[in-house]
Amino acid sequence: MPNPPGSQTAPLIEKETVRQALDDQSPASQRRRRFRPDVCDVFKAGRTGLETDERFVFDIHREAARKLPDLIHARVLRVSGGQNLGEAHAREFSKKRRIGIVFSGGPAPGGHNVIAGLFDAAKKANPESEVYGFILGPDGVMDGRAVLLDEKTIDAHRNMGGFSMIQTGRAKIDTPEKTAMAKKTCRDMGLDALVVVGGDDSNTNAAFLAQHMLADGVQVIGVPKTIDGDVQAKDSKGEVLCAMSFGFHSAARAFSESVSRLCSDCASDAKYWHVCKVMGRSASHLALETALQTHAPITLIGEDIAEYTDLEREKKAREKNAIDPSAYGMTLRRLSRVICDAIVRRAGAGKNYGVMVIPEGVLEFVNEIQTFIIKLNAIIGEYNRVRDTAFHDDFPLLKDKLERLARMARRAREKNEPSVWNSRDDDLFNDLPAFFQEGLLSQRDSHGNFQFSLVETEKVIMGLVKDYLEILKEKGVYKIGIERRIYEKTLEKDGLSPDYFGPALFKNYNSQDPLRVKESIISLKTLKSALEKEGSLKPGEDIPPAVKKIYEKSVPGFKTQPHFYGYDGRGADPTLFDCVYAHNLGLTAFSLIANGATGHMAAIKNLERGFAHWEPLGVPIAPLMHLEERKGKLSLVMEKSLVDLKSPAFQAVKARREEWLAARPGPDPHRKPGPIRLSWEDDEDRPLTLILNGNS
Ligand code: FBP
Repeated sequence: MPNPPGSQTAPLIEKETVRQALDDQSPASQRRRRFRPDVCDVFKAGRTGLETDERFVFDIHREAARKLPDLIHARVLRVSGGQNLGEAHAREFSKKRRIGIVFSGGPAPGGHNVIAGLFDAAKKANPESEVYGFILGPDGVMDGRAVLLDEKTIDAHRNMGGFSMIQTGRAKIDTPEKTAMAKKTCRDMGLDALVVVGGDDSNTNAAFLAQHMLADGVQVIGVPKTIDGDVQAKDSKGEVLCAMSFGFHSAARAFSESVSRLCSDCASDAKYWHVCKVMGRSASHLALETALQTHAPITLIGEDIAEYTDLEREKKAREKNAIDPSAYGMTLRRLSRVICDAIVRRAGAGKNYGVMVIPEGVLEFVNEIQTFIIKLNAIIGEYNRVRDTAFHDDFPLLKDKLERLARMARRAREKNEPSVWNSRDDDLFNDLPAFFQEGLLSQRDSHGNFQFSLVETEKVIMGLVKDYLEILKEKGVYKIGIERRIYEKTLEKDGLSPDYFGPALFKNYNSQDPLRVKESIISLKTLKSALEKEGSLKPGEDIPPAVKKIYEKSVPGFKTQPHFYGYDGRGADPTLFDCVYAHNLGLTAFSLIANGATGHMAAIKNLERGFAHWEPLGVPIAPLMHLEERKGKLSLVMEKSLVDLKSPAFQAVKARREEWLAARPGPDPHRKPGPIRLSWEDDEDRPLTLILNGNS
């Protein structure tokens, strides 16, 4: 509204305090943008060179050697000082370059710093060099959609989360036609190099592009990105070259902050189990780091579950001098039993609440589900491979898909032929709830990967957990432990003697633990007969209200709150570790380009030992490849790293599992990591997983 004529008051909206309050850039964001990450010493001097590092060796896969003949023998390259490398090197290093950069796959905090690092290094080497950002991922490369990046755009995104500067996509440049399109773009734009910032599949893609564009003189460099933490690199002797992708720490910290808040909340109102599914696709690295950051009462680790052994079955078989194969490996039923056991034990200590962290890919480690995923990948992959139409377009509804599977099983039975889908598969699959069938049959991503984030993993597991808890409740096993003080006060208030009723009511009346109502007492009727049997109640006498109250307190309700931590953490602003790491990866990518490398992934060695020990490297991608199932077929891909059960980080979580479950009276040992900050003072300088693994 305009000011009345003659008014001295500025319109509200123009007042400085109001303007500041409404500014899109919060003070925290402004500080982030101004922040300049530390750089490794080798980048401080100016020019860099590369030295072949002969310490590292690889076992080469025959298929990789066949498909990537010009890259397969590449060695690890260490970034070194380049000031004394002579005139020719100086000219080559500082020549004007055109470099393209593309994000591939899901966002990961720190991506903007990779671009900033690349941009800073390119401009420092030659202010006339140009850096182009391809829009919306690999599609941008194929379609030739790119923007020239300038200082202002870069500065607006320094240390900020997301990939919004140039966006990302999941397209894959995986056919001769698509490769030809990418090559044409690079040629038309006159690119000297392309930097692919992505996960295992995207780095695989980068290596193939490097091979295909070798003759055109376009270098291709990969950068290890993914919140999942499964892009790592080791040589064949197990020497770690890249301990972690960027983005992992920030996502884990974001998830952990939320999980830790739930730990506070549930310990306060003592009524819910918070079921937190955390992203990470197959690998459980994020769940492991969340456990370390929060000490949540229960954290499942998929890789650990796969190794599950039913000790009782194993023992029984051993007594008969036999082996029982069914004792090994996890089934859905067993998984629910393991969780219920933990819930029941906490309840026995009076804690019918808690926080449970479930990795989104946990079901891949459960025997029967793993089999379904592999079989369905093969069926869908084969269908799409031989037809012009796609499986999901031809069978849009669940009932259509089920009918298709049933037909396959029927045909195999009638013709008595082996089939990837048989009647047993069909019967087992039809026992699963419809929402889960739908999840297992959902569209695979462009790389043929099963999309765990689309499956309601926690719903499947918690459905079984709830059912089994009901059974345990019926059996009188699932009960809430009662604090002795509360029991005594409640009875004394009504003038009753606690010692008179205690032995009849509780199975552990003489212990110092929380009091546990006897298993045989599962209703008011059974309570009455137990009291009568012990002589605490005369036949026909009513149960005293105080005793009834105590019994009712011991009867658990199982109330859950589901949470999914994924996209929110992926979009978090990077931790200081990720800011510095990603920026140095950008600088490393430029060093690799300026020194003529191709088919390498920029990496920093010694991440697990802290910044002072960091060593920027180029890791050859081709020797890291092996054959893996994709779209139902074996494909050559860079190997994904799962949680190593021998690693100190996992061993630490395992050793503390009992303590963190806290199935005993007293406060939970819950840890609060706090919000992501841009200061080393109140933040760890690297993921706890790395701190622990660096201490091996
Ligand atoms: P990237 O491997 O591409 O980095 O993506 C990882 C991830 O965040 C997984 O944790 C998750 O399962 C998946 O992406 C979700 O995919 P989408 O973004 O397609 O929903």
